[in-house]
Formats: sequence, C-alpha cells, structure tokens
Amino acid sequence: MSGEGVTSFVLVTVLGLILARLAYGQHMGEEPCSVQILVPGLKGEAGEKGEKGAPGRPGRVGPPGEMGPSGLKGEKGIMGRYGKIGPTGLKGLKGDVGDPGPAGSNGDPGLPCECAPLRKMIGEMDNHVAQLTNELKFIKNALPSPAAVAGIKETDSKVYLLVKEERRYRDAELSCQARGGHLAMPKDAATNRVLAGYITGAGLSRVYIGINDLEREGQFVYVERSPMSTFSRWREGEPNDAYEDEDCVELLSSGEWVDVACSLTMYFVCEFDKDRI
Ligand SMILES: [Ca+2]
Ligand SMILES: [Ca+2]
Repeated sequence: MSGEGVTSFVLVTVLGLILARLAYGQHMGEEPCSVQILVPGLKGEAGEKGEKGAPGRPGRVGPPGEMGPSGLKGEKGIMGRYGKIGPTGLKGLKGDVGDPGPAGSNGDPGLPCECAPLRKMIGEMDNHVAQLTNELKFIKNALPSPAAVAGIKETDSKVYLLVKEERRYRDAELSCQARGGHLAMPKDAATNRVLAGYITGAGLSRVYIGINDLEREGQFVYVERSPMSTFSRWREGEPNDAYEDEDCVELLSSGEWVDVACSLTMYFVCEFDKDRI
C-alpha cells in the first residue's frame, strides 16, 4: 500500500469512530434526533474557604503501650507516727521460784529475864491442857445421855460410871464397851468400897459388875477374860449357882457380891482406864 493509501485509511477510520461516537451520544439526549456535543468549560476561580466543620467521632481505643524504661527508685520516706496502744494481753504463767535471798543480819540481844520459872509454868499449863482435852474427850464419848447417869467416881487409875439403864448382863457389857470401857471389876477392897459408896449414894441397892462364870461353872473370871485376883467379897452362902442358872455377878450397896441369872435386867457400872482416856 502506498503512503497516500495509509493516510486515507487512517482518516476513514477516525471518521468512522467519530460517527460511531455521535450515534451513541444521540441515545443520551432528550431529543433522540438532536445532536449535542458536550464539551467541558474552562476551570473557574477558587471559592472562598468554608467554615470549620464539626469535630469527628472519637476513634477506637488504641492497644496498651509498651512499658517504658524503669526509673530510679525513690528515697526512703520519714517514719510515721506511732499507732494507738492496743488492748491489754492475757496474764502470763507464773514464773519459777527465785533463788533464796542472803541471810539477814543478826538481831539485837534480847532483854535478860527469869525464863526458867516461866518455862516451867508453861510446861505445867501444857500438861493441864492435855489432861483437860483427854477428860473432855472421855466425857463426850462416855456421856451420850447425861440424864442416864449419876456422875462419875474415880480412883488413882480408874474412872467409874454408873449407867441408869436397865440391861441384861451381856447388853450392859456391850454398852460399856461402846463407851470405851468394861463393866466395873473391883480387884481390891478399896475399889470395892468406892463402888459400894457410889451405888449407895445413887439410892440403888444392886448393879451389875464385870465378873462371871459363863465359860466354866464355878470358875469366876473378869469380864475382860483375865483371871480373878485373890480379892473377892462374896455374900455368905454365895456364889450358889441357884437353879444352876446363876453365872453373872451383882454388887450390893453393902459391898457384897451375889451370883445371879444373867437374864436379869438392872443398872450397871462401867470402868475406864485413865491411861486410855
Ligand atoms: Ca454359875
Ligand atoms: Ca446366887
């Protein structure tokens, strides 16, 4: 193809494109038949600056930042004021005993006195107190019922007690034992006279005394089971073991002894050793 041919082909092609473009533009217009060619105008002058707009909405919370480099430690502060005193605590355990302290100094010399007589007097008073204490103890034990007795009699070594309670022989002995003694056992003439005077003074004629032949007929012994001493004061014709039933002994106001039946009931005299009172 020649140069002229190429140029003609380009012009035809461009013209075809323009025509095609025009045909398309006809569809865009209001009047399908009118042909309008829209060409942009020149750029206008810049307008005035507008007013400042309203602030926009806050943005999202950002991610936590990384920890910065640590600074230097501060200096120690001043000590604060003391707090209030707390409540009192519980009492503690008792501590151990301490060591003994040093001995004290000697006292001043005492005043001279006649101490020997005083000591003697004090010793005698102690003895009196001990004796009175024993007698009081005896009276408490032996006199549970003051109305039942008529006072006491005593010799150097014995105390006798008349009990105005009618008892059989064995019960009379048990009553004396309960008081701490036995039925009276006159072992010599002097004691026998004291007992006889005792019952006479009380207006009585007979009492049980601590002599019997309960174990072996005719062999009298003291109620404490010791053998009879050589002293005895049988009334004439006694002991006769009348009806083979007289194994106990009564003391008459005359001082004489009589064997009688042990089942008889009568008053009795108890005796107590002074050493054991
Ligand atoms: Ca007899
Ligand atoms: Ca008789």
